[in-house]
Amino acid sequence: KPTINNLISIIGVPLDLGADRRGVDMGPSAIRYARVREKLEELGYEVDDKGDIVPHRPDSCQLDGTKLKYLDEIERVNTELCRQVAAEMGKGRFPLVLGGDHSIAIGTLSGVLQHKKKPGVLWFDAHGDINTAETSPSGNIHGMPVAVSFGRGHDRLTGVGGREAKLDPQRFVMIGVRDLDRGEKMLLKELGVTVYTMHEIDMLGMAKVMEAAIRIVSTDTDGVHVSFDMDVMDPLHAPGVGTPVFGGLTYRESHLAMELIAAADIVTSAEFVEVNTVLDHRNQTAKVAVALMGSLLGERVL
Ligand code: EXY
Ligand code: MN
Ligand code: MN
Ligand code: MN
Repeated sequence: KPTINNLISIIGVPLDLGADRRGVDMGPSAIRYARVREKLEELGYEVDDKGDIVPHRPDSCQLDGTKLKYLDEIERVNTELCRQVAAEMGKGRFPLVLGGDHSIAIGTLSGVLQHKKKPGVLWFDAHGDINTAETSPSGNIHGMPVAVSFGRGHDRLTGVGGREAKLDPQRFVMIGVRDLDRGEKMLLKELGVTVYTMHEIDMLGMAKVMEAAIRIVSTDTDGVHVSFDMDVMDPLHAPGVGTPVFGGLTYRESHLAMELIAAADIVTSAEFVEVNTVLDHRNQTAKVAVALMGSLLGERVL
């Protein structure tokens, strides 16, 4: 099983076009301001901050006959992110991607797939992010990266990193979900994705849910990616997100999940997304994100 070495590469992606809402573009700055590098160095990692992949901001939303907003620029940024994630993993380094809206998972996951044939994914989110152009109520691409990573969705998005490099839904687990569109429910069932909604977390507790989730993503896989959307947390604990949904994870539930992943020693890449500084209070959500990264990467109280 993969034990990560002590080399971490930070890649910032200040993209907000996938959310069609300003504020998440400052996520990487907010997370750096919350001392992510210092936290990782304290834990004994050698950190290389690659800086940001800077998106261009179109004057207006160009739809070009598609429902998908800002498709061109989102494709471009994700293609570059895919290249950088693949390059860092090629050097034996652990990519830690800072968002930005969740559409960047398209690039992160395709980068991972250049190196791993069958990675498992732990997707923490209030949402399913498994819409396609046909099912999306908004046209916002941050609601689509899971579908894209399974090869469903617009050609220009499923083409990032190559059409063959796609995830197996059997090795994909969602945790903390509480807001799904109709079409998302149908596709999740059709593909057989394991979804631990807030209901299962309430019923079983986070420890049991993570035990089951970790078993799934570490069975017959060659690595595990953690995609953490800050809106999986309750807005009381993470107010700085663009699409908050009540009834989310507590501070401790979130940490426990990260601690159990760290104890299982399975994670090979990660991303933290959807920190919206405009809606945050005194950078609280970015600070929480950094604390969670610490737990995911092995920080212990004692
Ligand atoms: N399901 C809604 C949509 O597709 O527009 C909302 C998606 C929000 C996605 C956030 C980032 O996780
Ligand atoms: Mn998301
Ligand atoms: Mn979300
Ligand atoms: Mn307030």
